[in-house]
Amino acid sequence: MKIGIIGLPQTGKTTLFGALTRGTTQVSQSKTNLAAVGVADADLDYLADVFKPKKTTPASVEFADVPGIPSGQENASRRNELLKDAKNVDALVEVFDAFTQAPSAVGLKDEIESLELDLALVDLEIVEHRLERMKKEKMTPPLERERDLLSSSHSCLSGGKALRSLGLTDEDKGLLTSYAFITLKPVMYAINITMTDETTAGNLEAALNASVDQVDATVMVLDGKLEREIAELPDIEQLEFLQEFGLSGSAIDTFIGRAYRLLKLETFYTAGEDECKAWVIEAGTRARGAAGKIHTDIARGFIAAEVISLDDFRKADNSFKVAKEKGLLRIEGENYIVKNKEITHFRFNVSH
Ligand SMILES: Nc1nc2c(ncn2[C@@H]2O[C@H](COP(=O)(O)OP(=O)(O)OP(=O)(O)O)[C@@H](O)[C@H]2O)c(=O)[nH]1
Ligand SMILES: [Mg+2]
Repeated sequence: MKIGIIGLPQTGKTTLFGALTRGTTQVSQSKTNLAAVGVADADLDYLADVFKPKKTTPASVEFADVPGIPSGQENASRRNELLKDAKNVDALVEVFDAFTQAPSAVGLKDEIESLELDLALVDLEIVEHRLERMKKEKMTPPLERERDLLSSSHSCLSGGKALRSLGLTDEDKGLLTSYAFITLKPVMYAINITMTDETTAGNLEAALNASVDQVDATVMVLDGKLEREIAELPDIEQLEFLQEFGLSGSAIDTFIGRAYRLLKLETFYTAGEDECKAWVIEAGTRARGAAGKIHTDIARGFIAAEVISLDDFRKADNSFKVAKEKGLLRIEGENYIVKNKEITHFRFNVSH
């Protein structure tokens, strides 16, 4: 799963990327920076406490920090060029500068709409091109369906609105996958402020969340520069630093958690003395598909999944043996839809 960080030049994208990676990745100012970031997870910490494994592996999400994309019609080709790096991502973080001037919800809403308009033009060009070509093609029912979808996309984009605002069904989105439309991707608007106090930041976030289109979109207000500074401190000093600023915690874990939800991602765990690991799946994934995350052989030779919720595991004194005795360890088949935060072990046979 990959998230692209985009926005106008000098809005604090690379600073935010530095905070996400805790400054561990060498960054370039002119090229797209890439890094995988572990997702903080108290439940995984809990399992690690129980099993004391040799290795604990959190779920991870990849971030791509794209250089600033200039606005305006005259910069269309440069924008298209830079946005190529944002084509293959699953979601976007759009960063806005709210630190050089005192932020206002109204002004920021305009800025968000203006960036969405620039991006809508990029998608519009693709739609127009395709509709034009379709005129010469022989229509079949699936092609007609695609053309209808592209026509409604055309009206949406001509009005300067992002495609995600159409609220398409998963099936329709599936028909449009190959176009990799940028405005169809779920988005988090990251408002980069200079932190004064959490109440003011919270109010701004609530005002913006109430005014932006809510389909596959969310707003987060944070101070990228401050987060970057916090991220570089040893854990113990981070607390002191936060207290000094009157802050209750770092915003980065919240940020990653929200990105995770935006992508409709869920977690299942494998847990034992060798390793405790959080695995990323899309909501609705079935047991065989989840097994495939671990290894294709496990999916191929799938026999059954042994499943237990974290709550039941706690009730069973943190023991699989006790869980089995109490009948809390369930055996599920390949079509079982894995639920968020279950511990799941797969039985499989490779010679199958
Ligand atoms: N005061 C303040 N300055 C910031 C903040 N975030 C970034 N900056 C400053 O803004 C400048 C640009 O930061 P970058 O993170 O490089 O911005 P960018 O969006 O990656 O820039 P481009 O990649 O060139 O588009 C730097 O001088 C940062 O120190 C912030 O939250 N507050
Ligand atoms: Mg940058």
